[in-house]
Amino acid sequence: MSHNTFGKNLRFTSFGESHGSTIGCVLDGFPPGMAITQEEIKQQLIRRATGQSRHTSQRKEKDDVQIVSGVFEGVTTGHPIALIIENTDARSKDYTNIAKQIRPGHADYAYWKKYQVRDYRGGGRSSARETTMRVAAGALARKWLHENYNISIIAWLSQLGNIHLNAGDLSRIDDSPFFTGEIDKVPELDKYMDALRKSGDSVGARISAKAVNVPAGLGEPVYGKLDAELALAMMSINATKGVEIGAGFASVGQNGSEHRDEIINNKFASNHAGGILAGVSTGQDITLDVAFKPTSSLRLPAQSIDIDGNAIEVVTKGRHDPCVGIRATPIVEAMMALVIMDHIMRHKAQTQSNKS
Ligand code: EPS
Repeated sequence: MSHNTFGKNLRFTSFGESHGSTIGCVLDGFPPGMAITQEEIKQQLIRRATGQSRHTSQRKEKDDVQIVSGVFEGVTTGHPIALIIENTDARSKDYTNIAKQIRPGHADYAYWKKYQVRDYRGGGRSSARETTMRVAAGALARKWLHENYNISIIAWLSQLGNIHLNAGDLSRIDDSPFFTGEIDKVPELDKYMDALRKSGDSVGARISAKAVNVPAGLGEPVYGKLDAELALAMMSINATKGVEIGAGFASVGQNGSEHRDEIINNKFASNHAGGILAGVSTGQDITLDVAFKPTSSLRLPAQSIDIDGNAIEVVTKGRHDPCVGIRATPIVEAMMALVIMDHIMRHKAQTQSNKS
């Protein structure tokens, strides 16, 4: 069974491969009446795109999104919104040498075991190219959340390899390729990434995110808890290896007296819960962290096998991100927006409530 759709009342489906002619998505259930332009969607796509700095893949895709349906005279109609982007800079010959080879740590092995059919060009469906569509659809969700609930969603780089970063000034995350609010640290990050790229190796990253002004009451216990669906959404992003909600794994070392968020004068005094109790939003900021593994396509030789099981040494050439986690920041924001919007629509449908 294949599964390329998520969301219940706001349903997102994506299609396409890294080196296919086109990638696209359908966003069904989106409310009518919101103004949206291709340029607004593109503004978000540029934040995620390759080739924007020397620290990411140099594949140069224009990511010119086309709204194919669901928008008439600049306004959403309530019908399925279809978005497409043509792939214009795929270089499939980069992959000729590894057409039958398994890259350690890559989807190659698992996809081959499962499907026994291999689209080796740019990783096929397993490529991060698919995430363009999440960001495109997320642009609509973010706008709707902001216009209707004043909700804003922001993610930032909080760890690159062993370099830890504070949130800093989050209004500045788009001022560098690193999505960091700690602008003073950018030269150190530049230096680190330059050395990494030269070495041919890759590194992981932690992205932190928060959603502000989310109303209380979102989430569907017990199998559609808000935190469960956020975790699922985050784990569906390429290269994700971990998700924490609020204090996350640090809760293990906390005492209950420390972890519980006291309510003083009708206000929470802390937010270890990450804005979600028992799977339902509390009205506090929703906070989460996502761990991204190091990219597995490396030019450093590694021992592996080919698809016939023969021992080989594999070397990957081409235009790969030395840290795929950096470009994941807008993807985390988009997935958060899509999940929260879906839950607002579900909450309203069940409780017949107006707004919250
Ligand atoms: C990717 C490899 C590179 C990246 C690509 C993801 O593509 P290619 O090998 O075709 O040059 O550029 O990411 C994108 C194209 C994108 O838009 O994110 C991979 O192996 O996943």
